[in-house]
Amino acid sequence: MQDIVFQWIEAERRRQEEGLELIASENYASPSVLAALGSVLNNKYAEGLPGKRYYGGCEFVDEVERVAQERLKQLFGAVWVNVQPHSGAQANAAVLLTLLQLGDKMLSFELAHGGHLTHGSPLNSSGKLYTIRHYGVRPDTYRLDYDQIRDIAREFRPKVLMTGASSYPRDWDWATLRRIADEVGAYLVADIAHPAGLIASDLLNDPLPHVHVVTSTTHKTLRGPRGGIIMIGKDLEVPTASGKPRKLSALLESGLFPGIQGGPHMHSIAAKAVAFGEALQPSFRSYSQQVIRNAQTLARELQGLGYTVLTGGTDNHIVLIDLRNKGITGKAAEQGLEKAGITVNKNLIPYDPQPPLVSSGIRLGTPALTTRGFTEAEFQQVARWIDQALSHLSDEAYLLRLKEEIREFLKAYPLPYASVSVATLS
Ligand code: DSN
Repeated sequence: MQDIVFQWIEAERRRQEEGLELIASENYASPSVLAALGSVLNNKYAEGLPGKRYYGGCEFVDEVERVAQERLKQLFGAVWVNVQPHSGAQANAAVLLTLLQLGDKMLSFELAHGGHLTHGSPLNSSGKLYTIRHYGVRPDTYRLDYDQIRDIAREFRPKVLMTGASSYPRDWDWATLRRIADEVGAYLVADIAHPAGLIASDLLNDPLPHVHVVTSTTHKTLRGPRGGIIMIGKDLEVPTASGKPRKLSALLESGLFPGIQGGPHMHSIAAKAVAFGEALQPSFRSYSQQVIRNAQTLARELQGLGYTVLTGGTDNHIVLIDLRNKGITGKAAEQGLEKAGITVNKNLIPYDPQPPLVSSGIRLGTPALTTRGFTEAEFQQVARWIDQALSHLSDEAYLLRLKEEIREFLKAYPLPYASVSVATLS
C-alpha cells in the first residue's frame, strides 16, 4: 500500500511542474541536490566541526563538510565559513547572539520596506532580545537613502548595522555602509539570502570585502537545499565581554553551536556541497545573468502594460509591483493569479496603507522559471498572462482557461525531475 504522504509529494511535484513559479525566494534544486538531501547522511549525528566532533563515526561526514566549506570559500572568496545553519533565520540568530549582548542596539532595514523578520521584528527573538531602530526607503524613489542611514546611525549608535532584504529590487552600496558602521563603531552584517547566487556570479556588488559578517540562505538564487550559511571576508580579533580579544570566526562558531543549534543536518550539508559545486560551474553564471535579464524584461513589460514597478525596474531577480492604480489588493492578486496557475506572493509596498495580510503589492521573482529555461521571450509572455489574469479576477472560467494554456505551454520546459520515487508500506 502506498503511503499517502508520497501521493501528496507527487501532487506537489505536479503543481510545481504545471504552474508558473514566480515566488522570488523559490527555485528548483537539481536532482543531485535532492539526492544528497534524501541520503543516509540524514541518519548521522555530528555535533562539532570536521576533525573535532562529539560523536564517533564521523570520518565520511567530515569529508563532506570539508568539501562544502572549501567550495563555499571559493565561491565567495571567504576566509572562513560555517555551513551548518539550518536556515537563514538560524544564521542570523547565531550572528546576533555572537555580536550583541541582551539589550544591545541594532539598526536594520524596516520590514515593511523590504527587510526581514529576523532583523529585529518585535515578533522575532531579534526584536525581543535587542534594542531595535530601523531605516527605510525614500517615499519618492522607494530606494535606500544612505544619508538617512548615516543620520540614524549617528544618533542611535548601534552595535550592529544589519543590511540586506527580502524584497528590495536594487543593489546595496556595501562600501558606504561600512564607512557608516566604522564611524559609529558598529559591526556591519549583510544578509544576502536573496541575491546570494547573483553575488556569487559577480553580477552584483560583493559585500565580502566590506562587511564584518555575511549570512545567507542556500535555496533561493543559489539554487541549493533549504539551509543557511555564515561567511567572513576577514578574520578580525574582536573584543569580548571578558575583555580578552578573540577571533571573530571562533566566536561565530560557538554562537551557532552550542549557541542556538544542536546537531548539524549532514544530509543538508552534503546537498549544500553539491549546490556549491554546481554554482562554481561557468553555466551557473550564465544562469544568473539570465535571471537578471528576465527580471528586467518582466519589469519593462509590466510597465508597458500600465503597472507601477517600484523603483522603476530592478538590478536583481525581484520585481515589486504596486497595484493601487489598478484598484486591486495584493491579496486579491495573489488569489486570482493562483487560480490561473501563476504563483506569487502578496507583498507590502513601502508606506503601504493596507495591513500585511492584504497589502497593496505583489513580489515577483525570476530564479525558478529561469531554471526551467525561460528567457526574455518567455517572460514577455509571462507579463501578458499576469495582466490577463489580473484583468479578469472575477471571471473564474477565464482564469481556468488561462491555467490550462499555461500548463500546455510549460510542457516544453520540463522540470529536471520527472516523478518522485514512491515508497510502499508493507
Ligand atoms: N520567506 C523568505 C522570502 O520569501 O523572502 C524570506 O525568509
